[in-house]
Amino acid sequence: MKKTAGMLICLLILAGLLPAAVSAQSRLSGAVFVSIADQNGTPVLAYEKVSLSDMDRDGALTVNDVLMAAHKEHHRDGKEGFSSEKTQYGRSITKLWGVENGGSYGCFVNDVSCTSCNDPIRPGDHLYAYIYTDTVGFSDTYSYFDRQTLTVNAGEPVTLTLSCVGYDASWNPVTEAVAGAVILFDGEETEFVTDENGSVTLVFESGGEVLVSARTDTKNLTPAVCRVSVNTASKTTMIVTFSLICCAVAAAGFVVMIRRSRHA
Ligand SMILES: [Ca+2]
Repeated sequence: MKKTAGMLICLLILAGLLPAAVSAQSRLSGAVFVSIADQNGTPVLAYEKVSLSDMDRDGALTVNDVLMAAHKEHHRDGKEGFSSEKTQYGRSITKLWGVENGGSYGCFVNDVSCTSCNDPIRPGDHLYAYIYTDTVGFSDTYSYFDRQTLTVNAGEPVTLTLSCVGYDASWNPVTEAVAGAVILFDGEETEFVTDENGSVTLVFESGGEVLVSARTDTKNLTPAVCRVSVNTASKTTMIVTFSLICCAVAAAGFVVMIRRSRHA
């Protein structure tokens, strides 16, 4: 039996089939980051890591696979919280985060609007899907920060820039800075406001995880998301101290090894 398996592997290698099989497997797996905003304009997923695999078994990695996986992993109804079907526009979302509203959903990959759920997706991409809050005037406007994740020290200033994607008279997407937007920390308004270039310099007073978002009265923005991990000075000191101790222990072990090898 072992001989037969060994011969089969040899034959596959000789035929060049094994590398191809491994390559196909790696193309059809990985991880992506997913954000979803609900019908109230609230981020329910913010840059969450989601497994990437060929969930719908069509032989390609697409937006559809990612949304299926995101719901399976994070929605209370699992994969039942999402559905899509073929329409005249390609495969379209028919249910997102448990909400069916007749097809009023938006979807962006790496801040570029999707054409359908069949759009390709690659490991490391950021997919942002949202339910329209305005199903009459469709005023929902996609917005995003220039960073989706940050690690900073408490008290240390950090700058984010907020942009949005609108459309010109010919329905071509147009990106512009969002001025005068109020910054939210975990959904609560702060005193930070974006300038005429969409930029804002933030300072976090205490350590922890903070979800940064933004809103403005002049546009109906989808909530941009940036997950910020704030280190306190004491935490930073502890990490540095721990690292130094590890280095010292490793150096001591190295000296002992050298002495033993000399006496051997
Ligand atoms: Ca697929």
